[in-house]
Amino acid sequence: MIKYSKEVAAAKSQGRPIVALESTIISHGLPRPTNLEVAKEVEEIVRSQGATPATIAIIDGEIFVGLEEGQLFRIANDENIVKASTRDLAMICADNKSAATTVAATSHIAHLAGIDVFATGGLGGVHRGHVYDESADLTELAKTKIIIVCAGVKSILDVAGTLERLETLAIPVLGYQTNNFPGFYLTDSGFKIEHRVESCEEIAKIWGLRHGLNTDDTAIIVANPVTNQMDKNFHDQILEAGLSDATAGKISGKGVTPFLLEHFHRTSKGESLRVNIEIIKANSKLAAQIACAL
Ligand code: PSU
Ligand code: MN
Repeated sequence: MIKYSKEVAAAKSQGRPIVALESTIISHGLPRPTNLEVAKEVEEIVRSQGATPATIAIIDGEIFVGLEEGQLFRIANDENIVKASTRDLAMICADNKSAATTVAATSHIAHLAGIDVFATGGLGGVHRGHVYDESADLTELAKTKIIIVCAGVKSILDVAGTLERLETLAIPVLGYQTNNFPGFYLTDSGFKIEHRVESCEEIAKIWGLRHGLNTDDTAIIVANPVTNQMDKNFHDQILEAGLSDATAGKISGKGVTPFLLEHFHRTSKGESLRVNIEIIKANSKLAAQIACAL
């Protein structure tokens, strides 16, 4: 059911390290034309570390692991690309539609394709003030064996609530060279991480030990803090305005996250975009290094 790009097919047959990359960040997370530029740069970063990038998406009803240039262009520019979570996959394929995949859907497909490492920006999680708005990223990561590198969860979320859910779902969180849980646009969310790792080799060792202990049903989150964060006060002001606009505009369901990210990019005059790009690049680099260590 899965189609591979030439590059990913070659890497698979030779057993070389592969890094999965999501596509919702391209279609719904970053503005045009920066989205396509970043998508290409991120793939190049993965290659520069000795791994093969596999951007995942659905094109005309077919699941692709690794996109050719024209397909990447479509994900970045076609207005009809929808945002697909795991539950949407079968219907999108049945209708021969095209879709970008979220962290949840990308993890699911990457695991099916035998890929162990995945890089994204920030995970989805529990939304502020909405008891039942919790990203399907969490429930998918609770049942999918993959190492996901991220800059924590998006700061638009209820970070404390999300960390509690991660604990309940038995999804381990490793701080990469940090004891502080990163806050996506911010280096530190204000919450601590119990388990700190210093190297990719340490992550690879943990990955192996989990199997013997039969605690390997879930994903492992590797939290990699951004180096040059947004100004905290500026960030908090923008967030407050964005949350009240979302409430006033009755934004719901899968629209909430893209709405808030777009609000940030528009009102921060490029500052949140700069940070978001730095996050994705740094996470892709680290993910490639982990894939090589495995
Ligand atoms: N990280 C980013 N930008 C994004 C996302 C993550 O830096 O746009 C996307 C991912 O695809 C993630 C989704 O799965 O946001 C979460 O959406 P929701 O809250 O609707 O589950
Ligand atoms: Mn939601």
